[in-house]
Amino acid sequence: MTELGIDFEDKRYAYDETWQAKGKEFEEKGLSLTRKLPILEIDGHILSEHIPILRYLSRTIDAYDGVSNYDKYPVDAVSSIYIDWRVWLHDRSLFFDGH
Ligand SMILES: N[C@@H](CCC(=O)N[C@@H](CS)C(=O)NCC(=O)O)C(=O)O
Repeated sequence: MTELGIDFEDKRYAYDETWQAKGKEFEEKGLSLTRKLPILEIDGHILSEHIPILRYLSRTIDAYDGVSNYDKYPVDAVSSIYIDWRVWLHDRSLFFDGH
């Protein structure tokens, strides 16, 4: 966000016994379909899912996709590797205290 020159407020929430209620509140307010963070409120839109949010932000400065289908492939491939790595961490309880 800083790199894009977008002013923002970074709100963080504890992942403790208060989280269940917070997640439910986000769902009820229509902020998060899955009760998970991150959520980005931007230009009147509410976006969730961190990888699509990163794609959205990159596209706003035309810095995500290339032109050809083949240009776009490495970006998707790196994204896929990152998702696998995240699952790998999660499976070994190295992430979110195993949650
Ligand atoms: N698929 C989501 C997953 C996000 C996610 O796992 N968020 C964690 C915090 S980083 C969360 O909100 N956990 C709360 C919970 O599982 O109840 C994404 O990629 O943004």
